[in-house]
Amino acid sequence: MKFIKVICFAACMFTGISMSGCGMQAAQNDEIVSENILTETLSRAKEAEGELEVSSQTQQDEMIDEMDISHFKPIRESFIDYSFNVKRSGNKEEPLSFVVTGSYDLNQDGKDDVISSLLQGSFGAAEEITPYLQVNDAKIEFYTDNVIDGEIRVIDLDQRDSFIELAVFDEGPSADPHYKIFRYDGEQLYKLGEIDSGALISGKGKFISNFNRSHFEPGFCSAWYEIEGHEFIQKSYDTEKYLGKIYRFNGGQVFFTPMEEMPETFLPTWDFEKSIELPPGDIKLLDIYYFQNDRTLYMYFVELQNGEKGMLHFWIGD
Ligand SMILES: [Ca+2]
Ligand SMILES: [Ca+2]
Repeated sequence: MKFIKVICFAACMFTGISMSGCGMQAAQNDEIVSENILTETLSRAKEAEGELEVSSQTQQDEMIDEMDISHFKPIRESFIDYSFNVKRSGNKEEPLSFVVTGSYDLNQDGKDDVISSLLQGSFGAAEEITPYLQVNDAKIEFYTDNVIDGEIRVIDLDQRDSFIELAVFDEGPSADPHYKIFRYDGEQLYKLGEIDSGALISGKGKFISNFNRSHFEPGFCSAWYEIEGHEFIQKSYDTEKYLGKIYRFNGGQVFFTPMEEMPETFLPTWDFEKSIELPPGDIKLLDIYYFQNDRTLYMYFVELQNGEKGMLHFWIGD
């Protein structure tokens, strides 16, 4: 719009000055002056256009920057400093249930919201309770697998909106620790979804699950989650640009299958007798293997420091 305005202004100036010239010489001079104005104005408009190009490039850079894993923080370091009252029934090793109470302004309207929850402890199956979370008059029932200490946290997943979320910790069915995330909008309570306890969060509505994070340094991700409506949606992130580069592996238990080429199909095996302890060192990442519609990041075609190529994969739990 700015561009069009300056052109119109230049055209008016050009016409206006030409028409007002008295003698031939004066008219010519005027034309030279007005041509200069036109040229200058056009060049300014072009500069402005250039600025637009630069600004769209900046937006792209910001997007790349935004997914830079080093800008994300572990979820456990992102909680707001607030403690709920937790009352346990049963003993510490064999908890039956937890009653959790507190208040916090979750929808940022200046009024504290009354929060209460009943959670079934990991030894509380016989008690026949239905776990729930209640904020003011809004109540939601949900399923838990293995609640060990009644931990509920306050977290701001997206600093740009006026919601503060609640995170209920659950050890999961077989060592799959995660937080169930709830949002209160002033009227209703929603379960947005679950975030594994090893996830990284941006504070701007995005989080990266541990299952979509690389095993090397510098780290990268194959997908992230963000809130759409009232749920977490996974977004795929292109990892092509990370191929052909050298990464640092900090050492650990891995599965390595020597091969010269990235296989068409690969089935990871979990025979721990065949796992090896790979010492710390550099790894050249040649390719990444994904199953269809699955962005879990754990199967890499690599070249090791000794020049040996093969599929390197990691244990991701059962
Ligand atoms: Ca409130
Ligand atoms: Ca927020």
